[in-house]
Formats: sequence, C-alpha cells, structure tokens
Amino acid sequence: MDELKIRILNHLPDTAKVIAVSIELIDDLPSSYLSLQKSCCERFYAEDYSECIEKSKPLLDYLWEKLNTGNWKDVNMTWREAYYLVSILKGSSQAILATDNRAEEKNTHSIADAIKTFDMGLLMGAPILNNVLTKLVQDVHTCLEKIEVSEKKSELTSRYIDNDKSVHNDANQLMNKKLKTDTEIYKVIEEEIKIKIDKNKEIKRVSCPSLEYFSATFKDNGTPVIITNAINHWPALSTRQWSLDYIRLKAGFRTVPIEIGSKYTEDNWTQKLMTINDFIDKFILGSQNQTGYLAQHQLFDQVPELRNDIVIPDYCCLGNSEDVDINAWFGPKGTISPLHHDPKHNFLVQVVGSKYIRLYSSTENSMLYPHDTFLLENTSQVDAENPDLVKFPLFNEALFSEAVLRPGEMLYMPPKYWHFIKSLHVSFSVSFWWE
Ligand SMILES: O=C(O)CCC(=O)C(=O)O
Repeated sequence: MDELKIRILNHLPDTAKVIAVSIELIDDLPSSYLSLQKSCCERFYAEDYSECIEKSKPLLDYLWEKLNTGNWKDVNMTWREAYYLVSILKGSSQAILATDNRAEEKNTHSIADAIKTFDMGLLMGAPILNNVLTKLVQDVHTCLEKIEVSEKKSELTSRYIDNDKSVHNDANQLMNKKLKTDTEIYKVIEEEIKIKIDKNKEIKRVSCPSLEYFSATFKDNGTPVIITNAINHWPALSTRQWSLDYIRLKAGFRTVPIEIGSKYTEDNWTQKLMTINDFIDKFILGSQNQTGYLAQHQLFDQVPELRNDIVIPDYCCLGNSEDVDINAWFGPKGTISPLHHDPKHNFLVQVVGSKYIRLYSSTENSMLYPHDTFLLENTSQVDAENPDLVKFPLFNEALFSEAVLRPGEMLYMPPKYWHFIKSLHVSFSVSFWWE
C-alpha cells in the first residue's frame, strides 16, 4: 500500500514549508512546546514515523488542555492551528505505518486510528495549509473502504460456498429495506403508530413552486410550507440512495459528535465523540436505552463525498446563497428536538424516514413560555408532547400547524418560527439555514 503513502506525501508541502508554518504558530505557545513541535515535523520528514507519533502525543495532550479550558469561542486560534498541524503529522504517520508491510510497528497502528486523529484535527483544530486534512482523511477513508469491501466480498463468498443463506437476513439488509424511500411504506407505518394529523391544521403542501410564487406567497409572508417534487434529482434520493450501508461506506470510520439523552433541555443530556459505525451499532441497530442523535452537525464539510449527494435548494438564491449553513440530523426513531426557534430561514429536507413536525408562529410567543436564560431563550419550557398545563396554562390555546414530513419533502420554516420535531423512524434530514 505504498500507494497511500505517496498520496499522503503528495498532499503535504515540503519540510521547509511545514516547519515555517510550525514556527509561525508562536503566539502563546512556550518555547519548549515549539522545539518539540519542530522536532516532530523533522521526524516526519525523516520518515521516522513512530518517533513522530511519540513526539505528537505530549503536544496534543498539552493543546487538548488548552482547547478545553474556558469558552470555546475564546480559545486562542494559534492553539487550534497547532492542534491541526500536529494532527496532520500524527495521522499521516499512523496511516503510513498501518499500510507499510515492511514496518515492524504495523500492527500497533490502524487506518481507523489515523482517521480518528484526522477527524479530531478537523473538529478541534483550525484549518491551515489549505485545509489539507479534508483531502488526507478522504484518501485514507477510501483506502479503508477498499479493504472493507474486499473483506466483505470474501466473507460473502465464503458464506455462499458454505451454502449459508442466512446472509440474506443480515441485520443491515433488513434495515436497508426499512430505509427505502417509498412514501407508501411510510404512510402505512404512520397509521400503525397512530399519527393523526388534523386536516384543518395540516401544513400546506405545494409541488415545486416557481421562485416567484414561493417568494411572494410564503417567504415574504412568513408562512411555512412543505415543498414536494423539488429534490427528486438529489443523488441521495435517486442514484446513490442513502442507506445505513452506504453511510457506513462513505463515513463509517469518521468521528462525529453525538448528542446523548432524550432532549437537549434535560439535565442528563450530554455529547460524546464516536465513529459513525459505533453510533449506528449502538444507537440505531443496538438496543441502547438512551437516545443518540447526530444533530446539527456540519457533516458535509467534514465528508465532501456525502456533500456530493445533496444539492442546495434553488430557493436559497433568494437570500445570500454563498452563506448557507448545511447541517445533518441523523438518528433512530424517537429523536426529539424540543420546541424552539432559530434566527434564519430554514429548509429542512427529509432524505430517509419521516418526522412529525409541529409549528407555531411567533404571534403565539406569550403562550409558549420561552426559558429566561440567555442560552435557552429560543426554547420553550413546555414539553410539547406532554404539556404541564398547571405550570403553563395557556399552552393549549396557542395555534399550531402540523404534518408528517416524508422522504423527498422539504419543509420551509421562516425565521423565528417555533418548531417541535420528532422522528418516526430511523431518519436522516438535512437542514439549510440561509439569510
Ligand atoms: O430535525 C430535527 O430534529 C430538528 C431540526 C431543526 O431544529 C432545524 O433544522 O432547525
């Protein structure tokens, strides 16, 4: 697999450039740190990868402390850039050693470890050197994909040779059937789980309106709407339909933040970093008694291959289309986003599974009891599913609209529109916030 080493080295600038960048990161870093960082760079370019990894550990530990002290927004950019740089060196060394058949350390480093190191650099660091980590991690993940696919093929072949038909009952295959983007199937399941939408309150659906019609009728009036037949061309819904297997293939070894707990307003709610494979195994296929949700994460900046499967809705050009925040929302049945509002226009696109949506206009504010703390002032204190009417007596008087959002549908929410959202199946949605 020298091929991977060549690809990695091709992405990286030469020694002198990296050392120069490393020396520029002088702000607020002690000289002992800087000399160790320089020596870590030198070991990398001397192809002494195991020594480079050894030297990277105290550097990353030191920076980790710095990054986790105080408020994230106040963290010194130099520390984040240094974290990014050392992650490049450590992750590249791990990947090279893991794929070098001659290296004695081969067995102690895995490609999955390298991907984790790169992702930590992407999540915690600040990009330098043309954001080279995104290219490195993509190449290394592709290399792992190839190994996985060939191992899976040989596993399947040997299972067929054993004449073991149980391969067809593989849990993933069952899940993939459930993830079919077939609206009829979802309607049946909704009936089974007794979701009854009051027709008088149902959010209006419009089939692929023109920009002018959408703008005049919905955007300018601050009226929510579900747009149908506008995104059928997305690869995620057509040529490269998203399924658990597909997501594992493209991003299974990537590390992402997972929200754990029934909702972010609960005291026991927390966040953990884990790979998408672990998240799927534990929280989607497994029987965890806690809910895990990959929520509001800029997954598509992290995994450009998945970004290629989606398209920014044309309607976003009514705002500044250069500045659209795209977030992934991937989780099991039963994830809840408590009643809250956001400052921007939003298209919430349903790719897999369906979600119950309930909306309130800001005219209802006084009956929705927003929290009075700064961090939660956009969130209602009321549990929309089981409101405590003694504490919040006006809640049931607030007017709302509701719907079940199905695959291929796109919900438009004007800025400051209150929304409560609950997934009815394993679900993957993509939101586009724009101004
Ligand atoms: O789908 C969800 O769970 C929440 C989505 C949301 O709150 C948003 O897009 O602003």
